[in-house]
Amino acid sequence: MSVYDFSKIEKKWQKVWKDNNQYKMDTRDDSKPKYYCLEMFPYPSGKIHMGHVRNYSIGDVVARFKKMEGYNVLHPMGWDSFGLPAENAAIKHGVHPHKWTMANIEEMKDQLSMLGLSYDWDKEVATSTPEYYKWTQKIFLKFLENDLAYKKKSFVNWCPSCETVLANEQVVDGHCERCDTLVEKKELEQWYFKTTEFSEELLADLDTLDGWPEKVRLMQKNWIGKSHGAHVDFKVKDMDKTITVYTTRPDTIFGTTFMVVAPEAQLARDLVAGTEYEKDLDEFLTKMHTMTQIEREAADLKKDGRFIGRYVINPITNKEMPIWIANYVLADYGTGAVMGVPAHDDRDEDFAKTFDMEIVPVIDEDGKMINSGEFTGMDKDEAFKAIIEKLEKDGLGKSTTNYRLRDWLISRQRYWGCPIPVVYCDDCGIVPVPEKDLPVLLPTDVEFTGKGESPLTTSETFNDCVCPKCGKKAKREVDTMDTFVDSSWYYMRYADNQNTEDIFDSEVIDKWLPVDQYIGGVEHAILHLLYARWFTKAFNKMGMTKHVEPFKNLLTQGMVLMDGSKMSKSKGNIVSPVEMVEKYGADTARLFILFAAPPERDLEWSEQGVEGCFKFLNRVFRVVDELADIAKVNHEFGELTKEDKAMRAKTNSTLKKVSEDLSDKFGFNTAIAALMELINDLYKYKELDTRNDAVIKEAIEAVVVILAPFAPHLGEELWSMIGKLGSIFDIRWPQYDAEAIKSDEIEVVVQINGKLKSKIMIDAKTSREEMQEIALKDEKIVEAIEGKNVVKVIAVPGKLVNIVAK
Ligand code: ANZ
Ligand code: ZN
Repeated sequence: MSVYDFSKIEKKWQKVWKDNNQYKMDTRDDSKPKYYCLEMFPYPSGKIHMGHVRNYSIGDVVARFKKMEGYNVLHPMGWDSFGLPAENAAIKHGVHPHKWTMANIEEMKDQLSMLGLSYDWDKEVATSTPEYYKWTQKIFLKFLENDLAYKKKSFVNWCPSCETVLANEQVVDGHCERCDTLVEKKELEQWYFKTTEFSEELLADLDTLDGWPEKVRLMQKNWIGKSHGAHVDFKVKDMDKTITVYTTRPDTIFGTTFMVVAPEAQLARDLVAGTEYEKDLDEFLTKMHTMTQIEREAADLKKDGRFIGRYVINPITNKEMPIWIANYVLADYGTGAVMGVPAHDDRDEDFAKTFDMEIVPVIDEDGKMINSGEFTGMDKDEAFKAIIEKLEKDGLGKSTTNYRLRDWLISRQRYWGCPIPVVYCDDCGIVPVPEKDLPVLLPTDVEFTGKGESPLTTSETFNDCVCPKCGKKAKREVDTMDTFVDSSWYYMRYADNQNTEDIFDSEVIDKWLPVDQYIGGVEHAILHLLYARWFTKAFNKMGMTKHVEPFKNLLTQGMVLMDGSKMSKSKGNIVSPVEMVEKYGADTARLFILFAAPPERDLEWSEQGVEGCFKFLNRVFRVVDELADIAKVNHEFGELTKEDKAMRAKTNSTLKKVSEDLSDKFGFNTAIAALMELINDLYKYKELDTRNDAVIKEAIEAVVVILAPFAPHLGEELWSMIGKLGSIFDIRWPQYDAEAIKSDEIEVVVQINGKLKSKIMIDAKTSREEMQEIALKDEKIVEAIEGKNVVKVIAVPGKLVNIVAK
């Protein structure tokens, strides 16, 4: 008798898969229906963690099962390989980001192969390679051409001590992550993608994504933040100027007692120009620059502001009101100006109390209008409409819709990102690099000092170039793109990654989109998914695809916990996947992760649980090994005993359950539990003197097939042990025998006080308690005992249920 030598088995099958190109597929093959199974690609940090193992094990089961169901399955993997860590490694250890990244990719690829994942590596992409970023650059140019990319001034985080721009994630509590200096704001010209172009589509199409978790749709909805309200024009006193405010509460206009303007808004500058208040604005701005956006938007922000010497006239009440600049007003939301209604807005109330301003309530507790002229006495919702109507009639305002979503700032003052393909010419201005000159390659002669605005400025070969338009000397753009740009379209490139002519062939992409199943962490619920959706909509508008949504179904997997908290380096509660695989094998690691919790839930790591799964695989191995000779040959069922029938019923009902669990829900844990039960029954059945070889063969084959997607190496090994040729993943997922299950159902009569009232069909093995429960839920019985008191229920298994009721 042989033992379960997982290490030998896993190495053996990994080699077979590789030698046979087992997972190679052709995206242009139309002979089978398509299925696109996608897992979020990792940042190549060098080591995989349990979160990856979980993410990819889930995807692998889906991919393998769908393939066995007869689909042409696209199941690719790649690398989100631009980003800050590579640059930090370069600063720290002097190793070039490219070298560091490529070495990490190799290492992680080995680790993924160790897990036995069914990727077609011919589809691999790495976003930091010129073969990929050439197309990211072409996409940028297309956006530019179609007015979906533009440049404008905005503020970045600046560390005065490191003399460098910081990414938001490098600012911790307003201080530089590296040197703890207070971060300042610095104004630079930056590139934006016009995400707001599709605000309404991004919101409305959420309704079509019924394969997404409700919570993710809600998070996106809130992020887009649509609101209804009005633009209202206020005339500035003694100045030829009107200020337009955006308000969601036009019904409160009679309660407006001041106006507040964002200090950064051009408007503020215009209002103080040439007055003694100019220096107040400057002073206040300097103060603001030490605050982050998040702090500015916080509900508990300590309100601060300055009077700037001007007044506006309320268009409805004609009252004069002072204009202030205030820290809680944001320049890039609405119009950057707010009508202050301290009686009905908490922030305005805080502000009014701090600076001792008038507070005038205009709506009472019952929602009726007060102190509101001709609108007094109206219901506030009615007044909302009536006031907008009046403003519109008098040409003083307009009903509007507003979105919280802003345009996407994509410029990064970083080296390890995709170069933005434009040049600056004194005569021609911004000139796009012609497509034939793409990719604009990242230079290698860059110094990583951690100082300065953009590392690319230190290159001697990169900066100077020739203007493609006029041929005079020009300068290259030295900023690179946000890495979220790279990951917004990688799933499209996978399907056509060998294309050297274009971004992709639209016909291929139209066929493969949308992704049928996307799997990844909930931390990407907002940004990544929103950007990918926006890209798809932009591509659609530019005629590159017929689709408007990239991901049909989304699964956000839970975290892997240890002792109740997320596994993390800093907490020291990490289990290394590599060590796990060395100790128990990849199949055990995968099985445990899929068995321990439903995929959407958090999973608590348990060495005991792993041990249990390992034992289970041993148990499966032993029983198949023992019965392999029976399973190798064909047998007739012949006359079946009660036990034979029960075993057949178990085999087929398990197959049915597992098929259902894997088809549309992610019932991996329940499927594995069912397999465990089947194994238990098989252990008992095989000991019977009367055991039937055909029944054994049927059970063994079912066990091996069911196990295979979860524990693919062992699946293959057992398949060959029972004499099958070829890969188990090339067979069709078997149909269960409905007859074999049916024979188990019997008719049971239900009586009330000894009189026959109903007949029910139940499983012959249904327990006494379950029978009672089922009987009491039967429609006819429910009706018959309505208003009566059930005194006693007696069940005779396999025969009847009698209910005593008064
Ligand atoms: C008067 C008012 C009275 C307001 C009231 C609210 C309550 P949402 O719903 O998030 O869209 N606002 C407008 N522009 C702003 C800016 N740039 N910075 C800070 N606040 C701004 O928010 C819209 C409301 O937020 C607007 O309606 C405005 O205050 C404020 F009882 O106008 B409201
Ligand atoms: Zn020029």
